Amino acid sequence: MSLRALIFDVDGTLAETEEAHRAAFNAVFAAHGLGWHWTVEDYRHLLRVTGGKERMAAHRAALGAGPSDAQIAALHAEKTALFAQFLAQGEVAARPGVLALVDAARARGLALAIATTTSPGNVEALCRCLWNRPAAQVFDVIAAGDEVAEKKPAPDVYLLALQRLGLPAQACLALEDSRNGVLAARGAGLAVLATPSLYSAGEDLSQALRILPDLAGFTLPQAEALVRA
Ligand code: XBP
Ligand code: MG
Repeated sequence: MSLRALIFDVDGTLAETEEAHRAAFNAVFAAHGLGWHWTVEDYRHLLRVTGGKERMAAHRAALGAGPSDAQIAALHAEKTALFAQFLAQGEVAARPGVLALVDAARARGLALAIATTTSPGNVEALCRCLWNRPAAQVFDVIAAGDEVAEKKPAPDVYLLALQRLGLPAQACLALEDSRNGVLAARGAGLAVLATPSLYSAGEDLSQALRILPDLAGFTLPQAEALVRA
């Protein structure tokens, strides 16, 4: 089947956003005197749990004490606002090859979608940062973590993106950076190209059809060949 759409993960795939997420978490923890601080090594481990609220709950479970679910939701809302502020200050750039691939896909009439664990608001903030345009002008479909029952590695968010695209998995290529993301896309029946990021380097991405250091020089004919493989 020929290629009709590209479905992008956000964090780690479009841009190296996780250090901005980590800084936002830590700033909110400090502002509330929580006594939590996530180092790079802590965060590498914690990223196995997708979703910021779920990650905080996992940390609380590991400590055996901490904020209530309602407090976690409130802290996470503050973290989201702070993350958007960081992006508005232009602290994040697109990963190599992302802007060119999106332009090429658009010029060829392919659909463009997002399948992310993070919130629609964070996708909006990132699109304004990378493209200086609203997300809806860059992507035809946005499927986000809180819209589905199970976050990655469950396939739910990819299945939602496919449903909104109105396309079968065989006509789409997923672009991911992490093991959880690759497993989610594979679970939805998608071909996946993985570009490991700062935090996912070293993860087992062997379920991806192809692994590249980044998207620099990656072309639509190569994408087409992957979905036909
Ligand atoms: C990324 C995530 C996200 C971000 C933070 O996963 O797990 O949780 O770290 O986002 P993926 P929120 O790239 O596989 O989608 O705090 O907004 O949840
Ligand atoms: Mg990711």
